[in-house]
Amino acid sequence: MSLLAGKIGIVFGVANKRSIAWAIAQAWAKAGATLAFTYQGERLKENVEELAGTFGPDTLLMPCDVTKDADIDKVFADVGAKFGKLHLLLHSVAFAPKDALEGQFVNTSREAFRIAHDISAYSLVALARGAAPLMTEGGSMVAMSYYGAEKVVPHYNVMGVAKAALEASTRYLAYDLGPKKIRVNCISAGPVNTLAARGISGFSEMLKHYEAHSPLKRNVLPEELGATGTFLASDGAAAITGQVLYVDSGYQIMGM
Ligand code: NAD
Ligand code: 0WE
Repeated sequence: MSLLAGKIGIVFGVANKRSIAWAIAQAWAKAGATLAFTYQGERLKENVEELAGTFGPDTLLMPCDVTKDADIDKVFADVGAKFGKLHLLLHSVAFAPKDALEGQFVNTSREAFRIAHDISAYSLVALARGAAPLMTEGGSMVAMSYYGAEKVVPHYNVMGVAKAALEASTRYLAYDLGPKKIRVNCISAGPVNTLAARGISGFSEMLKHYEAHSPLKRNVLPEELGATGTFLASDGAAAITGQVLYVDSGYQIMGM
């Protein structure tokens, strides 16, 4: 069943094969979508080249630092030149300075707060503005969030505040872009062992905590995020917009 046959998509946030963006990109491609990829900088170029190359040698691959408006403009100009249109966008990008995720939230510096919000939340607004003019047949934008947006998760700190901004931005974008049949949703994923998670002290305890306390008594698999990403991108989700969909083994429903 080719749920996404004829759809053109762009993926932001692949760093390596463990990236959530890669799991969702693979699922989108398997469902029939044609994909373009971006990478953050030269450091990641080779990795992403090798992964994106599995979809064929002429896969569109572009550098994009989401803090740079010129990069974003160039990406959508290139997509426009190659495909003339776009249906899907995946935002799977987040960053806060390491020290902001270690101490107390009360000590967050102005600069760490700015960086976390610029990269992790404002970037969705900038990417949506770049993509929307190409989504002439309607579209689906999907961003990745985490439970720390709505409840305190110790040490998630300024990232939790940035995810709250990302989720609220999703709702305002859904309102603005709805008349163009462009939907905007978040997937709030349970913890997944990726590069972004690796550096976090206590991350393996967090995986154990979800196993012990989630209704399904297990962690989320990357391919399950891929399946949800495919659903949100598909016409089955045609009336779903502005939502945060939890893909977390049910953890979010628990009060204790
Ligand atoms: P990852 O490290 O594989 O992906 C993060 C990506 O952000 C990388 O590809 C990195 O290059 C990109 N990035 C950072 N700064 C950037 C910039 N200035 N410009 C462009 N790209 C930039 O880790 P991941 O866990 O796959 O994270 C992807 C998304 O999923 C993030 O939004 C993260 O918050 C979210 N998320 C992760 C988990 C988890 O437990 N891993 C859970 C819920 C949500
Ligand atoms: O969104 C994330 C992590 C995003 C992230 C990770 C890093 C590590 C390296 C953002 N910025 C940085 N900066 C770095 O220098 N997750 C949902 C994974 C995560 O991170 C946590 C978590 C969970 C879960 C941090 C503290 C507590 C829980």
